[in-house]
Amino acid sequence: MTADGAFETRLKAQALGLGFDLAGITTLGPAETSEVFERWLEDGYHGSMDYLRRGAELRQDTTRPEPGMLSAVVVGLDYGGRSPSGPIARYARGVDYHRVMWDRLETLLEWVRTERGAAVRGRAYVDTGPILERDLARRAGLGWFGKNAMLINPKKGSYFFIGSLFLDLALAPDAPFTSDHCGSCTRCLTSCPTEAFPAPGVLDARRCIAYLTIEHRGPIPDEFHRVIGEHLFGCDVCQEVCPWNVRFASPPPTDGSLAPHAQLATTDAAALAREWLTLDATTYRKRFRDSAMSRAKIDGLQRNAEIVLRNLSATTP
Ligand code: B12
Ligand code: SF4
Ligand code: SF4
Repeated sequence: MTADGAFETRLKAQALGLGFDLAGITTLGPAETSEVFERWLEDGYHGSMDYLRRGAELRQDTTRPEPGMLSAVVVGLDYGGRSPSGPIARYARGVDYHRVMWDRLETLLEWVRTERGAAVRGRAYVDTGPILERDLARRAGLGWFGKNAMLINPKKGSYFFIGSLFLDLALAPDAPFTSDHCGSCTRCLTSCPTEAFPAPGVLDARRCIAYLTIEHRGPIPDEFHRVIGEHLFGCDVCQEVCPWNVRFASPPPTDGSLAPHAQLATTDAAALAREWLTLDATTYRKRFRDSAMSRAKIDGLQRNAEIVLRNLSATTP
């Protein structure tokens, strides 16, 4: 059975109408890549992200986090991969995507309730729940696991967020995405500034600039300072080089909800870094309260700023 039933078709159309760029339906159950995840943890690639280990059992099976849920609508939201490269990773240049996506998924749940009854239970997940979201999204037909570890869609590339609405309804699923479109390409693997891929598709987060500049607390090991270059927050290099983003991906999103803040779309890493070093707790809270960048906290941003300024002064003649 595939998700071509009238209700499933309307449900996905509704999701697209709310501004999502991709939508698919899947049943819940054991994650097909739970062994990959287990091995990743055993190898210590999660670094200090202990929450991933703590929630590991729940992540192995999507029926576990919220008993009674049967299906999920999985959505993708394009965050504008065509914007120029800069010191802030593209995903974080606009307003915090969690809130935008949760609100839309809640609206989608309301629509489901008007169609199927007020008693329908639903739960929205964006990023923070104990879900292997890329596994779930592949299962719902949204894309394949790239060698850069990203979920890539043949029409959208990889610059999109994943979110899901779990429902206690038995829905007809879409076909999972089974093909692989990386072929013999290895551009992401060879371009990573920190050599963070021990194998295709497998990321050692401890070496990844996104981890070091966002998730990691305390000083960044010296060996990474120079290769961090001008990256003040996150990194997009392994996506920038991907042909599915360079050549094939769709035009910029028309949905302006995640439009970059001018200040964060800058290419002037030095000016931004200097400004961050002047922030106190109050101005920091005001500036970053609606931003996914609050994840790094003021200490993390200022630590990154010092490294980037040192790198820039070392390259200035
Ligand atoms: C922890 C985390 C990180 C960590 C670790 C990333 C990683 N690759 O593991 C760090 C901080 C480094 C990170 C960085 C980024 N992240 Co992040 N992150 C997460 C989070 C919270 C959990 C990921 C996780 O479980 N990792 C463990 C590994 C083992 O799982 P995985 O990466 O999902 O890989 C799965 C598949 O690829 C597959 N797989 C992997 N290797 C192999 C190999 C083989 C042979 C096979 C068959 C399968 C396979 O199985 C895995 C388990 O299901 C998810 C949200 C979520 N709840 O899923 C967001 C998420 C993955 N991140 C996201 C984003 C946007 C980013 C960044 C682009 C941000 C940035 N610009 O700085 C970078 C990209 C780095 C990269 N190349 O992956 C998006 C990705 C969207 C997409 N299109 O793929 C997610 C889904 C958040 C969201 N809701 O949109 N992230
Ligand atoms: S995000 Fe940057 S540092 Fe991390 S794996 Fe990709 S290229 Fe390497
Ligand atoms: S750069 Fe090449 S190998 Fe890497 S994800 Fe893109 S297509 Fe796949």
